[in-house]
Amino acid sequence: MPVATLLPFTATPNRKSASPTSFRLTEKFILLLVFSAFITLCFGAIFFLPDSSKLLSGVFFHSSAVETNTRTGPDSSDPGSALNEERVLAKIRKDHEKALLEAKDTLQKRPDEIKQDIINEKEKVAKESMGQGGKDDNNLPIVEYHRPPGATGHEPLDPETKDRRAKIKEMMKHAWGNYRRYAWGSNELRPISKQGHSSNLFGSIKGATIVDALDTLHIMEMFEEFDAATDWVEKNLDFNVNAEVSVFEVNIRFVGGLLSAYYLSGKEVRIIRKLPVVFSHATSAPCASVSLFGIGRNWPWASGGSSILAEYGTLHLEFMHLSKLSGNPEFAQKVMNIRKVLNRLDKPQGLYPNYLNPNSGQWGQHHVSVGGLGDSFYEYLLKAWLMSDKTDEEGKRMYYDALQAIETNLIRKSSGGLTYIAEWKGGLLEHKMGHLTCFAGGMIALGADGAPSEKTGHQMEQAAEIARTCHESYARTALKLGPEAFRFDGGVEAIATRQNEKYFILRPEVIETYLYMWRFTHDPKYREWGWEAVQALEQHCKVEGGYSGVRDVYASTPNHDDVQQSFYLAETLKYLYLLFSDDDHLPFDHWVFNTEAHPLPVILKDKTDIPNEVE
Ligand code: DMJ
Repeated sequence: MPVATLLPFTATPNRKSASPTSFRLTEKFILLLVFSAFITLCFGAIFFLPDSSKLLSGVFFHSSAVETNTRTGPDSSDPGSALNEERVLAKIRKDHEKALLEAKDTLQKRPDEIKQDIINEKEKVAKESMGQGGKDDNNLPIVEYHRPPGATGHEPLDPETKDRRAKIKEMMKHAWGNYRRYAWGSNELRPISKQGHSSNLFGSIKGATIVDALDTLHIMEMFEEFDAATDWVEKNLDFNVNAEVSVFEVNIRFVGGLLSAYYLSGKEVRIIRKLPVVFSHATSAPCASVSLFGIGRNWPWASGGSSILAEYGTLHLEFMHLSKLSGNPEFAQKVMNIRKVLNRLDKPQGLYPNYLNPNSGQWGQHHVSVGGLGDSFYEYLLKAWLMSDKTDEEGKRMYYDALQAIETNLIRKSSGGLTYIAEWKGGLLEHKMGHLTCFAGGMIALGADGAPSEKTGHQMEQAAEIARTCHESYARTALKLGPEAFRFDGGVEAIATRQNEKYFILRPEVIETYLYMWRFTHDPKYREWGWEAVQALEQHCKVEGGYSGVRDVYASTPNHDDVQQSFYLAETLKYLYLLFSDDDHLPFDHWVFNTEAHPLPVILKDKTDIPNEVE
């Protein structure tokens, strides 16, 4: 397998209290990059397979143009391109067939044979990464660590806000302390049965809560805990597992979490100095990885094995930073290519269906949602533009066009005056809004400023109305916590009517929207609403062994689901803490939060660098 090579450099220690323990992420970064390559292969295959040749023209074959030509689209005027494209297509076909055969071969092997193959592959990668003579290749520039502005905060002056912020930190201590006590190294904690919990999202990768919580620990200045967590990462985090994982989840939680921890702390993270060449065969690969992760595939339940919009559309922020840190532009190019293909497809009413058939390159079922399956695709269009210091015009245009189509086709007002975002199924509206969809209030507020000036005010109003609706979905329950989905039909408004939509699993989206609304309006009601949620969490979700989701928010006493989700520490508590912090802690003009609330710095356009705190 081609090689991803990362060599270490020691960043300037920025925090005096940091332990000297090395946070050696060299291997983690190698594996991250290889994993990222796999992600790209998996989703990239959609766009590079021969079946998709119509889509390909001007996308892959001009991939070098992607880097330089993102605003205008690729140049298709090259007279020799048709012939070249034919040749490349033929090669892709051949390589693709070869890769499929290899994949079949792998499937026939016994687990211990596969394991041995992985070990051999790793050794090969390690050797190749040292270069011909076994020496480091110092040709690439070292990316120096600069701490971006606002990485650390300070206590708010207002005593009530200060106390509330301290309370959130106490909640984090309870959640983290119990995870550490009862589930250390597992993905998540079962707070009632006081043991580890693992969902199949992560395959046999371990430590989701640790990686997801790293940046929250740092932000809350829980440095002893942060050091313990980074120490665990250094010694135990292992992506060398031959099991299926959710590419989306691993990208947003693990890749995002590690990147964020690095940018916040600069803690001796080894960084990339040699060109990873993992993509040299990307053009030929099907949805498969040749070493670490076995064969990629889509979820069988997803519209005939389709790829999912929010999954292949939620790689951009992390991959731009992988390119930045590794010096390898291919990560960025590949995600740009995914987006370009989407940009070219015909869209029903301008909407993006949640399913895309990877073989035909055509949409699957016409189901559109700003909640599950679609959500973070829209979020990443906007945030890619913001994170690029507003140079990524394509992301910007696609975001505002998509938002317009959403407004026209999906956003509705109930007879009681509540604005909601419905789901669209083949042209018919389902008047239901998911808890997940509530993040859209924050997203629309974040994008309002960049919209054409006549739309800014309208978008802010829309964001405020969505925040109000989501608050109502909490207020209309017995436990004052929001259901998984709520409806606007059959005589109800903002209420869950189906038993399987009444649960609350410590999700962050409503609080996320309160934070954005607070930052942009300073209307005190958002802090009050956040505080209401804190009280409900304390009353109904807090148990001796941590925090638990509940099965029915309309029942007068909570029936706990016995899971403390990792995103409770990564997102819910972080957004709450920032809601009660001053705006200069992780300011939105210098930091962009990935969809798991991991802050990543804006990449400044004229410096090709991250902004520096001391500037
Ligand atoms: C998180 O893992 C991420 O926010 C993701 O985008 C979808 N939602 C969950 C938490 O609800």
